[in-house]
Order: sequence, then C-alpha cells, then structure tokens
Amino acid sequence: MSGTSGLLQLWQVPSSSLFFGRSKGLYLVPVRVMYPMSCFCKQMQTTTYAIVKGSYVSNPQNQQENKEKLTPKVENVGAFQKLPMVMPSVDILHSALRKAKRVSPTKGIANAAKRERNKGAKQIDALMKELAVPLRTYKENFPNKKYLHPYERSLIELTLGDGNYEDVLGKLEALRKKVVSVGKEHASLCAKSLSKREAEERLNEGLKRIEEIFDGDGKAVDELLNIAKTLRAMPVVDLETPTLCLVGAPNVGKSSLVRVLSTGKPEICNYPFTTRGILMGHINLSYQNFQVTDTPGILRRADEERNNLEKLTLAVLTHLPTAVLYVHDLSGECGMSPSDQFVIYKEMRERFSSHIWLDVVSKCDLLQASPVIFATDDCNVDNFELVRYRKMGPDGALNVSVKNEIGLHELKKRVYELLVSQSERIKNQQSKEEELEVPS
Ligand SMILES: Nc1nc2c(ncn2[C@@H]2O[C@H](COP(=O)(O)OP(=O)(O)OP(=O)(O)O)[C@@H](O)[C@H]2O)c(=O)[nH]1
Ligand SMILES: [Mg+2]
Repeated sequence: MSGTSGLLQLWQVPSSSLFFGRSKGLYLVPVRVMYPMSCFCKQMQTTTYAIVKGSYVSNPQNQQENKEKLTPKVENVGAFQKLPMVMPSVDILHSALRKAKRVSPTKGIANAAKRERNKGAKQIDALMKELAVPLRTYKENFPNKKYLHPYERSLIELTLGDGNYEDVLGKLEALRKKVVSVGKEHASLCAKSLSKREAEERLNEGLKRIEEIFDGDGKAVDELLNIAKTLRAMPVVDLETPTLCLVGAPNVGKSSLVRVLSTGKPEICNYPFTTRGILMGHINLSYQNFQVTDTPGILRRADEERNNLEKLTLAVLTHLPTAVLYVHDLSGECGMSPSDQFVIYKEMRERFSSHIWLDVVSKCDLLQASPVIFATDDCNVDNFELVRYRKMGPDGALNVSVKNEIGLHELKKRVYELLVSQSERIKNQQSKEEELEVPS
C-alpha cells in the first residue's frame, strides 16, 4: 500500500470550553479545502406574488410548493464553507457614515429650510439602510442550525458553546431592528423641522444616535465574524469518500498511527489529550481517495461527565459513516489500565456496532510476556474475556509498533481492505437511496 498523501486540519475545541484540560501547545496543519460532492445550499427566493388591492401578497396557489422549496434539505455537509464574509463592525459603520453624508437633497427645492430637512431625512434614512442591509444579509445567509447536518450541528455546539451561535444571530437581528426603528423615528423628526437650523440639529442628532447604537451593539457583528472564521476553518468531510476514524483512550498512540497511515503530522506527546480537535486527512491508495480522522481520546466515565473533546469523538462516530480503527495500549504506557480500556471498548463496540471495525494493539515493542497489572485492576477476575483482553486485546486485534515498525505493512493492508468495504457500503447505501427516490 503506497501513495499516502496529505492531512488536512483542523479545528480545535478552545480550552476554555472544556471541563477537563491540561494546557498543551496547539498545533496547526496547513488547511486544504476539500469541496464536498454535495453541499448544504440555501434555497433562493422563488416565491411568486400577486397584486391584491395594490399590495404584493404571496400567491396562495404556490404557497405549499414554495414552502417545500424554501425548506432546506437536512442532509449534506459543507455549510461552513458557504458562509458569507463578514465585515468588521467599525468598517460597516465608517462606510455607512461616509455614504450617508454624501447624500444630497432632492434637486429643485428652493426653500432653504425645506431643502435642509429633505437632506437630513434622506441622510438619516441612508445611514439606517447602509447599516441594516449587511445585518439582514448575515441573518439570511448564516444557516439555521436546525437545517444543518447533525455532525455540523454538533461541531457548532461543541466549539462555540451551546446556544452561542443562535445568541449572536439573535443579537444581530435585534440590532438591525433597533437601527431601523431609531432611524425611521429620527428621519421623521428631521422631516418635520420648522427651520433650517432645526433640521441641521435633528440631522446631527439622528446620525449621532444611530452611530451610538451601532458602536455599542455592533460587537455582535465582530462576534459573528469570529464565529465565521472558526467555522470556515473546520475540516470538510466528504460523506461519499470512505473514512477511517482512529478511536481509543487518550495517549494510546492514535496520532502516531495517523502519521503512519497518511503523510499528515499531528502532534504526538506522551500525555493525554494531545489531540484537541477533529483532524481530517486523506490517503490515496491505488488511485482511490480515502479520508482519515484523528480524534481526541475517550475516558471511562458516563456521558454526562464527558468533556467537549470526548464529545467530539462521539459526534464523529454518531453522525459520520466512518470505519473505525480502535487503538488499545496494553503496555501501561498510556496511563490507563487495560481493564478501564476494556470497559470503554465494550461500550463503544456496542454503541457503534454497525461501523466497520478493526482493532489494533499499539506499542507492541513494550509488551512483556505477562500483561501489566495496574493497582486499579481487579486481580481476581473470572471474566475470561477481560483476562484475554489484558494479554492480547480483543479477538482478531493486530499487534503493531510505530517505534519498531512492527505490523505496519499488515496494518496498511487491513486498513485498505476496511476502506474498500466501507466504499462498497457507501455505494450500496446510495443505490438504495436512489431506488427509494424513483417513483414506482
Ligand atoms: N514505545 C512506543 N511508544 C509509542 C508507540 N506509538 C506511540 N508511542 C508513544 O505514545 C505516546 C502517545 O502517542 P500519541 O500518538 O500522541 O497518542 P494519542 O492516542 O494520539 O494521544 P492523545 O491525542 O493524547 O489521545 C507518545 O509518547 C508516542 O511516542 C509505539 O509503537 N511504541
Ligand atoms: Mg492524538
């Protein structure tokens, strides 16, 4: 098996959003954007209108049809790569003020007071629109979380914090409404001015008031800008390309194996949670493209106690159709007893039983004739499966050592077979879906 190629990265869970965490250097692998075959796509406005009593209302005949068209399909990944660019709030404000101040009064108004109030109302209106339009554009083009693929929804919740994305979009909408209502109010006051001087004062007041509002609440725009940056940097997964996901307890050697299987260079250290995010890479074998995902380790504990890193790993396994390369470290070097690893393994195996699976016992250069017994290990186990696991891992597990290059050739061969099976599974799934779509 040859021809492995690059690893793409990356996104991390910020340490502030973790419940567990030892601070370690973050790593960055160059981002390469993979375009998914099919992407979330916000539907364009297609509603047709009829004129009823001089106003435009939606044509009832088309309402049902349009409702269907306007509801985005909840299935594909790739929404983050389609997010619009967000301008910093200070740039939006300066550009809006510049444009508004260039607005001149309607031509042909001879009376100075009338001309001034016409100019004032127009400038306030222009400022209001220049600020409201980008806010509305962001609101419309940042996808509603409920229409995202569940994997991307989990990424939003685990990286930004639950509810934060919606909060920021909500603040943006509140700001837009405030700018519009204050703008209208001041434009109307200006239009009612009785003298040139009053119109000038009302104009200055109006502009200042809107500027103050945007200055204060405009930080929501900058928060959105940061959210967009974070989301865009997340690795894109192609659901149609077979993916291998490395899973196991922390520090068992997952990233070391990712390095062997692809040319990516995830950080490797001798302490838990070195990998602090989902890392996507790809392998090219016999002209076939496969994806590799390195994940943070999983601890032996209940779901409610899991940190966001562990939750990320579970999100990958829950929402993405990956094959699993499960890594076991029976040497004692990773810091977790084989018994604890056995408990986690049993839980994961049962929970994700439908995934195509390969077990690997890592660091076999360190394995001794008799298994390592931890203080936490139950020495009087009559659980045959556990006794066996401590000695040689799960049934059929492959022994490998990255350090001494033991079993790596066989590992690559087995990974290739695994991914080919995964590929067949994806094709079968696709044909089933196509059959379902063809009307009988
Ligand atoms: N002796 C030996 N050490 C290994 C081997 N593979 C990995 N290690 C060491 O095990 C430690 C952990 O390796 P990583 O690849 O970072 O493990 P991980 O599972 O990705 O760790 P987390 O990201 O923290 O969950 C490092 O010190 C590696 O050098 C091996 O085959 N033999
Ligand atoms: Mg790692």
